[in-house]
Amino acid sequence: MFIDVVTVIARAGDGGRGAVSFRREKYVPRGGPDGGDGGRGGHVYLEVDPSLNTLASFRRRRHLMAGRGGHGQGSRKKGADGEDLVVPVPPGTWVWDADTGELLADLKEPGQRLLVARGGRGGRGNARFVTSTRRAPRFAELGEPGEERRLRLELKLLADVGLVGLPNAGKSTLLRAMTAARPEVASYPFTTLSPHLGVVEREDGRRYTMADIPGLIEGAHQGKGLGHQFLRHVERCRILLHLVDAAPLEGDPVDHFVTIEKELELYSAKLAEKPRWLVATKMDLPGAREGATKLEAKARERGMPFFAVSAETGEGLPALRDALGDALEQLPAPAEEEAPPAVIRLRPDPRIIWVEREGDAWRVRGEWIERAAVMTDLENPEAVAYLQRRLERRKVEQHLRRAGARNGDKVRIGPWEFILE
Ligand SMILES: Nc1nc2c(ncn2[C@@H]2O[C@H](COP(=O)(O)OP(=O)(O)OP(=O)(O)O)[C@@H](O)[C@H]2O)c(=O)[nH]1
Ligand SMILES: [Mg+2]
Repeated sequence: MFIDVVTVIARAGDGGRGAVSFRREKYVPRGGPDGGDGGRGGHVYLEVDPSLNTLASFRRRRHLMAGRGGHGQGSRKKGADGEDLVVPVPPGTWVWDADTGELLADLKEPGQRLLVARGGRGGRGNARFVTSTRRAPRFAELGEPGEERRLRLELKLLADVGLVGLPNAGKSTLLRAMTAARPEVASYPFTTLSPHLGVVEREDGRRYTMADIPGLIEGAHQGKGLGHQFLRHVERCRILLHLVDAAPLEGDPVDHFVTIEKELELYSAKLAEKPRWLVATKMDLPGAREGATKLEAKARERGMPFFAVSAETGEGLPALRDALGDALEQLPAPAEEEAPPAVIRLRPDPRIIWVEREGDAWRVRGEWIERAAVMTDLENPEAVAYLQRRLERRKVEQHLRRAGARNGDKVRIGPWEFILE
């Protein structure tokens, strides 16, 4: 099992500002208010795209930003809504809120969409604040800031094919030759320290995944080397390719083959029963034919399919690629990993208001009240007066007094700070 994990920041667009504007007409010095509303900020969505199978694209793209809403204009012209951002993710992506640890969704159905950051509301223009007693409001609302959320995306990858073998057998090189994955390759033993996964694509576009498991050594089943950890990965593969260097610098290829087979069998019965193919590698090297002939006889003896390849010249690779693809289609689909039950957080009624102590100040909480505050232009006395009336209507002062606030105390709502009087 391979887990691809990335942390990204989803930032929805801010809402546009409402306009303060008055109608201009011939012979009318000052017409009625006609400031339009700001546009809504763009939302950020994740959407399942079945053609993807890794989270690799997020390594270069950590910030997912939607467009901001346009500002309102005169003649009641509404600002344009910000552009939504729809980000494709592979099926099987688990989406966590990175700050609360809450599992937001297990995205699996093609086309399934999840709203991860909500765009800010557009501010209302002054035309919307006209009442019988307030004929010419000279204020409008600011746009609401877009939501920002840190997300942890997690994709469990199943390798259809696992490559095993001694260090230096040519596993990483074969993975490079057959997929776009770029594991380390070097001519000293044990270069690969963590498993790598690549996607093999057949000519007709059908795909499967292949993983490079770092070299196993004698005693791996007892935890020698890093063997134990690696064998755990191997357990979830559907077919194992056992790679053997057909022209090793030291020793005999058949002995190498037997050593690793024994390790696999000793590790677990599950592994011992896994379909296993023998692949002789480095067929371009002198002496490889001879080694391959001996290996082929061994494979026949054990009833294992046999292939001889060279990652260097490409010999045998198309045949291996297609034979694996065909065999995988015959095998039953692997069991799917169930997502843990979602933790559902109760969202309080947006109108509820409560007061919390915050250092030497009081903080007024609640979705509605915080939004009203952040959308108020504090530079504009009329807008402040309007907010104050709204706070009165919601009995904010009573809430504060009941919590113990006194005159002269600092009070915070959203980003603003006031003194209670
Ligand atoms: N001539 C030739 N050399 C190869 C071929 N495949 C791999 N090699 C060489 O063999 C050496 C080991 O290859 P790797 O792919 O790193 O072997 P590995 O099995 O991944 O090794 P570990 O990660 O250490 O377990 C490198 O020097 C490769 O260049 C091949 O087809 N032909
Ligand atoms: Mg390697």
